[in-house]
Amino acid sequence: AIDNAIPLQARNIWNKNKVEKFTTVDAFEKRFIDHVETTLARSIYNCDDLAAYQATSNSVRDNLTLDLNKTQQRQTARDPKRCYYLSLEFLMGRALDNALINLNLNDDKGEPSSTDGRKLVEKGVHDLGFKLEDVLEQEPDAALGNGGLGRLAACFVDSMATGDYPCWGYGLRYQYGIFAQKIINGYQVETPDYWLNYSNPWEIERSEIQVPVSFYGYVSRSDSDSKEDDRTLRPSEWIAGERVIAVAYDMPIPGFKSNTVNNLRLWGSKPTTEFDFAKFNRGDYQNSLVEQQRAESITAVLYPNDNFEQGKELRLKQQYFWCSASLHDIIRRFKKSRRPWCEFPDQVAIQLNDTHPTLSVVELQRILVDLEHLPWGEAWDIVTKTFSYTNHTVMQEALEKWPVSLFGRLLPRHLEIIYDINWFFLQSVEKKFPHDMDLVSRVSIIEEGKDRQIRMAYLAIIGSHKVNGVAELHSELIKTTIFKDFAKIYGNDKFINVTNGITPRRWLRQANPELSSLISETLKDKGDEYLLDMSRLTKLSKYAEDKKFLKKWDDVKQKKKLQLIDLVEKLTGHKLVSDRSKIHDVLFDIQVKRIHEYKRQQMNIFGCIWRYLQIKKMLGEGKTIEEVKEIYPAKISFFGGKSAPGYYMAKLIIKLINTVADVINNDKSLDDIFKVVFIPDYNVSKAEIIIPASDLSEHISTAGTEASGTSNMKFVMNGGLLIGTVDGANVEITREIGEDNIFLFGNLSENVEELRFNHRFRKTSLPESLNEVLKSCVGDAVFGNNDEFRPLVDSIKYQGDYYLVSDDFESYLGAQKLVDEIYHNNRNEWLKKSILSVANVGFFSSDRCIQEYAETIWNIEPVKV
Ligand code: F58
Repeated sequence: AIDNAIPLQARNIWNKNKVEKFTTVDAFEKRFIDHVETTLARSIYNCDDLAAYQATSNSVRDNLTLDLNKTQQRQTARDPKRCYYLSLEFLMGRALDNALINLNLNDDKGEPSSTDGRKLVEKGVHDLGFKLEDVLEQEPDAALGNGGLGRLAACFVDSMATGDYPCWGYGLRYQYGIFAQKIINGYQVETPDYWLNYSNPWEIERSEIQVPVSFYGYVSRSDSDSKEDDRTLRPSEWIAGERVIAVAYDMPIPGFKSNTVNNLRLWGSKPTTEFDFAKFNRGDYQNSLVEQQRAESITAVLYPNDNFEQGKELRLKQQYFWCSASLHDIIRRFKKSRRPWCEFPDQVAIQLNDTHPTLSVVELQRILVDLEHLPWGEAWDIVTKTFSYTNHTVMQEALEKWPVSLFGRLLPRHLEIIYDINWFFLQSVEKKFPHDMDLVSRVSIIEEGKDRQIRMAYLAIIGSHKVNGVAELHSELIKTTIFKDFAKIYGNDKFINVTNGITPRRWLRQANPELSSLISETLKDKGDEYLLDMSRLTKLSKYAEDKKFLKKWDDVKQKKKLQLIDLVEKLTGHKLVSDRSKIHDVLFDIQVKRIHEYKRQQMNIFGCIWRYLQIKKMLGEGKTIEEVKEIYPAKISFFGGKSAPGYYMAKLIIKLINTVADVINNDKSLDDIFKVVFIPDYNVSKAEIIIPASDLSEHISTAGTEASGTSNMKFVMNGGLLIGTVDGANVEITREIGEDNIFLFGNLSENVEELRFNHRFRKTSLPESLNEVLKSCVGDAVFGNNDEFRPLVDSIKYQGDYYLVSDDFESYLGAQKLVDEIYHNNRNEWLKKSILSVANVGFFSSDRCIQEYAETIWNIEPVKV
């Protein structure tokens, strides 16, 4: 029908001039040169690596855009149910290499091409005088996230496209991503990450897609004499006090071996063209503009907290801006098919990534009641069938709450609607549990007190049909602790588990091409089908004792370790190893993740101190370095991660790590048998180098605090072994790979409460080992540094040791001892564990995870060519 509206002549011209994807080296080179000379307005004479990166990216983007358009046309024509993934964070990292791996040279019918897109571009770039490696290095990370939650969203959009699911991501286009971390004198210093400095070839600015968003103002009700408790049955009008514009920026998300290219839509804010004439007429031209310009600050910067909610007004503004723009866009698309409102939940599923997008629940109710004039009950039925909510933490300080006063000023009509949602909900609870008034007050969305607060998690649960945790243990914990009352009210069907996953394209194929090709060669899988069907990896098991294969497996690991050494030496300017040929004997022990007390980097560094003190003791007793090595074989402990800028204890932990590193690395008597390194500015592209290089990685959170963890999965996928607590996804990793292949230690989550209680009443004494370590960190001891670390030491010794370092320390040292023994005395045993881990890691592909969401929560199906 649309086609017929276009005049024949025009249609013929369009058909004759169809833009084609490049599918040959020649065609790529032509595109490249085209972009250098026109898009970049440069020439052969000033085409440097940066220009080559931009020209390559633009060329590849052209291919993606053509498939993006086709995918959207296909989806519009079939009009299936779609899912929208709302996340304030998408920690994408670099796009080019990923786009090359996913580059789809298939024809329109989806017939597979035998050409490897990445190789084709590599050749083209090489012909033009560049090295693909150097070109890839030019790209800044899209670091629009803090840590696990944001990276999960990035893995999810990859799997949605790969599985041909009709899904879009919605987020914000921050101009500044997570800050860049500098280490100066051992301290973290934050510097701005202006990632858009050289324009961004991966985004398509949709300047035609503009959505006005309102804030502040007041609510007007025409029928002023209506009864108070009647008000929800009638629509109200919100007279806004401030308006800004949301502009859409689209990032194409290609699937692997698929024609599907999905869309990630990020909103940027800009001023309206409305104008304050009152001010202007007063001759106050300057000021009438200044206020307008403030609009841009809404999407200027990502809040840099991980597992902590700060409660700033601008943050709430970001949230509403994004929720309102996204919902408007979703509804506009729904309205195209002219269906009745009751079919909305049959066409639309919206996933709330944590509570940050919970305002969209309220916004949809407002649109349906105030603007579309649906009765409250009908509207609410649509809302709850549409939304579902993922929880990522049980920690109190990370649960989002907003002061009623602040909220009511920014969003007066939304506050009323929340009161009404709460009123109806509490009524239903009272009806179901007539004699439990305590329950009714406990589950209220409004937390009473001297400053009343809105509990966003409760609102998200009440507004959703499914609530999920991100690993089995975590999903159990939310049902029995923070959301216990809701589990009782709603019964067992509403609370489910979907264990997290990661994309093997980025975390195996892209990060570790060496291991990838060893796998495809061994499995005789030329087309890398195992990256789609990870159960094929189980076939690796039969090589776990094959000497030749062990050697190849080990060679890959050593190669990746040297690449990490190169990175660290480049970043720090210090030589880390003097003899690269001995790297095989050095165990790489890695802990990279956000710095947080609950993740217990402090326990790891205390373990390093313990090792150092023991080595020194042995040397002091006259033992030779060879004798020492029998017990403490060569090892490098790597740390990396950012602290929230306002998190004092986490920053102190970073300083302690660097202080310890300084002493140990400069102690000549150690003869290189132990080193400690802090890798500055940990991010996605560094993770791609760090993770494949690990022999052992640390996932040692206090039991019950890490909801899932996802880097644990990445390390296992790269043949690293884990040392960890019985926490988060470690539990299921152990089940999948076998308990012989992981070093578990420490107390269980069910004992945490009692252990904490014991600390409060001074019933616990610290183990001697830890006492010795802590002594070395205060006063003028080796790591004392003018008593700088006293607060850290005191938090454990005298302030209740909330994260139970003292309860797990000995058990941790025990596990580390076992690690040393196996790595150094029985390397084949170690390699066998490594191979068996990879063989059984398949469950943790985000493809499996997205399929579970699609089938059990969203009720959507793939749309294939
Ligand atoms: C993380 N949460 C969990 N939150 O800590 C981790 O266990 C889990 O694997 C991951 O989510 C994915 O499910 C997390 O990263 C945040 O960073 C929020 C950012 C915004 C403020 C509140 C914390």
